[in-house]
Amino acid sequence: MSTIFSKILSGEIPSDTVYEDEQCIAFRDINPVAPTHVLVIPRKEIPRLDQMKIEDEALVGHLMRVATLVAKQEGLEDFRLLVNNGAGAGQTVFHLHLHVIGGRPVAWPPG
Ligand code: DGP
Repeated sequence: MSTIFSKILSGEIPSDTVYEDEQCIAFRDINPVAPTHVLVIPRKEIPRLDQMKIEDEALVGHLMRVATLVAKQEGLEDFRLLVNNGAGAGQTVFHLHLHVIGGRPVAWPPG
């Protein structure tokens, strides 16, 4: 089932895009929890991380590398990379996405 992120990918809904390539896009979160809060999402619809397939390994690795490029682009030396997998873990949009969070100290353990 498609999500709001499909509409962002198609351009139906605007987004503040900071990076894109043939496999993914990265855009600013609409509800930022830190000065930098960017979502990196694959163009391919994978609802949750635990539904990725073996053939998605390179894609997910690519998303992680793009996250580091975005962090660098944002001037971040330190950042948190986070995936919420499932509603009980805080996932609200069921299209795989990596949160890149930084620009302030981030606590551990997370809430
Ligand atoms: P999660 O809770 O891990 O599924 O994260 C979903 C994030 O997506 C949440 O931080 C808010 C963000 N979000 C939801 N709808 C939109 C939207 O239409 N545009 C943008 N830029 N972000 C959105």
